Amino acid sequence: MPKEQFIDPVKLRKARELTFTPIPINQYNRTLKEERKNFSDEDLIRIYHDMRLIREFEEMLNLIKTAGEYQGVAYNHPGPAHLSIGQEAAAVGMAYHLSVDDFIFGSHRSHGEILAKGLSAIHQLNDDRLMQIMENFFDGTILKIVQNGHKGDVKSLARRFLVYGTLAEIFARKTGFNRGLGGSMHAFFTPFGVYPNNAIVGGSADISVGAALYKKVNRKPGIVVANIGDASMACGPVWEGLSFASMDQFRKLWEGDMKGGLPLIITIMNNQYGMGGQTSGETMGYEVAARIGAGVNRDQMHAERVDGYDPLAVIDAYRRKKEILDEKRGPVLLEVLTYRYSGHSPSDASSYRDKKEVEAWQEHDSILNFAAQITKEGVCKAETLSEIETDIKELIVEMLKLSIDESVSPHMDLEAHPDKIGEMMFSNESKDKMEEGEPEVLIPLEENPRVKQIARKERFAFDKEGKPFSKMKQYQLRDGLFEAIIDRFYKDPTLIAYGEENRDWGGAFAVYRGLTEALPYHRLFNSPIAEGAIVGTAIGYARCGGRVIPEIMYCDFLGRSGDEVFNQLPKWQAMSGNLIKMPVVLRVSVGSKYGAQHSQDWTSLVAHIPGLKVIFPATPYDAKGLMNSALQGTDPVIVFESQRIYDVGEQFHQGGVPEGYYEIPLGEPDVKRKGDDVTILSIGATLYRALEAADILEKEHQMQAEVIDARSLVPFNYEPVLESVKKTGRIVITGDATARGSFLNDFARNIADLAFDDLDAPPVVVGSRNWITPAYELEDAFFPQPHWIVDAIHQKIVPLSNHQPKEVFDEKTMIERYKRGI
Ligand SMILES: Cc1ncc(C[n+]2csc(CCOP(=O)(O)OP(=O)(O)O)c2C)c(N)n1
Ligand SMILES: [Mg+2]
Repeated sequence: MPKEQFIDPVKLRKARELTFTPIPINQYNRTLKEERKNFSDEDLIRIYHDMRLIREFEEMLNLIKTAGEYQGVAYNHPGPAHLSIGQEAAAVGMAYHLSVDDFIFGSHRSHGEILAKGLSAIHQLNDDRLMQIMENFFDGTILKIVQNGHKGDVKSLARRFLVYGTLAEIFARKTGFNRGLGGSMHAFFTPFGVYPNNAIVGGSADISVGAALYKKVNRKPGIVVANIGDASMACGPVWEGLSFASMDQFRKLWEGDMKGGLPLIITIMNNQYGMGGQTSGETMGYEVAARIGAGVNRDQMHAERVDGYDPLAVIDAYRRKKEILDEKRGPVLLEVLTYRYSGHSPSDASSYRDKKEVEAWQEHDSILNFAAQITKEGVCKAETLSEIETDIKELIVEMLKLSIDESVSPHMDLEAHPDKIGEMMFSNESKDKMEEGEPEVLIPLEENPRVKQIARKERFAFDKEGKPFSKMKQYQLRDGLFEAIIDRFYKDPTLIAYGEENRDWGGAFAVYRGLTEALPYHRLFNSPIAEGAIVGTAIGYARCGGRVIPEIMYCDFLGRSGDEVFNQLPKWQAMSGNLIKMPVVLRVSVGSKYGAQHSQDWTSLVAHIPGLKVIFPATPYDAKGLMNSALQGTDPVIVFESQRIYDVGEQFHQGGVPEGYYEIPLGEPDVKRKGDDVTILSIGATLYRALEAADILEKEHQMQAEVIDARSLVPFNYEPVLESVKKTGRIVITGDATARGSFLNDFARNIADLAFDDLDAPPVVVGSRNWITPAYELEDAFFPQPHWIVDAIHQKIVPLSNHQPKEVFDEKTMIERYKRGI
């Protein structure tokens, strides 16, 4: 919140009481007779059909997993199948009022939700639209498969399409909805508003918040529903998602039509169990999970528990909750009381629960009860329901046969195309903007105070005589980042940025100073101190089609967004069968001066994860050019920035940092100083220490060092480095990360491999010590220093005459340290 929000001590110190309003529990009480004015007979039969289809689909999978056969069709499915038998009314009730503009996100147990939402979409869309969707999806591949042998109308064709696409995906077939790369727990189909399901418990929660943010900021129709399990209420991403979703700034600070809450329903599918335990014994929100809403915001998130064993009660709840969202009073927390007869997975013998409990719920079975109600009420005859059942069984047998037929539904051929999955890791597109439209800005770029201030700066660090300008006068690295970012804000209407202290403060390290004046709240805002949600929401935002710059204030806080950075951000492009792009540029600042929990370089953690691009610019010219490239792309890029060098001027690029737009391709290292005797490859801010080492080598040992700035870690073009090594025969690799397990070692290993014949000695790594980062006053003993590089060359590569090393790199010392784990 901004400074103008006066926090009044007189008001705040007054004695008072906080009261809560009652949270409704299973309040729906209309009879079917009463509901008949709201539902046609056809509607009611459709509800039955959809629930029955989900039940049959899941029972088929259960039989395939446990007996290896369904209706005489044998198949071995080695992969997962978390079934939702018993939860059908909850899924169908949810989907009933949702349109294709309403997006659902789910969990590992979401087959039922995919089918329910898909069937609802098929009902709502006209034949032309349905044909269009099916014809366009993977160039009509699935359509052709399901058209074969089909007799009937477009809607029944679409039903085959939905069942086949889901099943083929579960069976990892190339013809599945996500080319078989998602599988049972991640399958989705966006044309019907079914967004990615998530195998990480609670993983969809903060991602859905980002999807709702996308809808709000880009004025898109529809709402977002996050379907998460009851056990996920223990997970950090869920709580962080709730914090982010319920920020008061949406109502207090966001302006004009942006004022108001997020269009989001967080649905807790409360089936009473986590894997093999009752959630009531293991997490909070027990007994009634809707209770959580009371603690979140003044509206108590409009929380409610609804009886998920009655489809009409669930339909009614979603209708009412949607109205709340239409009035911009979201987010909503909805607990849907349900129960699964199936264990966690078909291999689960459910030994932790009493058979009688399962039987008791089966007596309340939503499908049987609903069938009894509609036949009793005269909606249809029992025979109609039997016919539906027969029809569903035939459909499922037929789709099962098609989806396991290798000639129709092959797996991806990785023998013929060994790099196929590799090619799918990045989208590598170049896009000025993610959508057409005028970006919303508050002032013309030229009027921006920071832009004006930068215009007075020197874009090259030195004057004609080679003397440096004063620090204040120099165009700094942070200015390079700023120019690239503000330029994109004026180009791409979807671009937003957020993180801790991003707005009023101007970003913790003044990169964003000047953006506050330029952008409305909905394009630049402070996030909660919730690193998981900062990254998770960005993923949701990008998945829906937007471009976003989230920020992690210190690299050390990356751990707080571990799942989002390790499991979500990098994987969805490939896991979606390339249906999803992920234009997320995650800025991460590497600290110094603040000790052990604020000064770590964790480049190696993210460079290790397939699917992330990783860069670490060290000069203003590189910062602007690389940031421009990152923002022009459609892949997730982690941009490391070092607090040691935010204020450096441009010392290398002749002519200084160009005022206009230019790109530096990701992956290209840059020779910052030429030399023939030894190569020093540096990552990040260590560049400047490598250059100092080069000075020492020149002055004291008449050695010319070639200094190469890696600039990128992933991707990385080794050719310029190999060329240099061909010339020098020697290489030191240096950076601020603790040496053990670092990317420095990866570089060393690969260079040894690729340049073996050219090397006089194995590549030498000079990283930080394997300790905590100590206080600023002691830092020089931790981070690589110029003399360390010289000492390492002396001890490991070539003896330097008259050199007295201070730092030891000899084998005996190193073996001793490794023994002690330091
Ligand atoms: C982060 C994470 N931890 C643990 C697991 C293993 N796991 C899979 S499902 C599950 C229980 C989830 O229970 P709930 O959220 O209630 O969903 P349900 O399975 O009942 O639908 C667990 C612990 C996981 N997939 N992800
Ligand atoms: Mg559960």
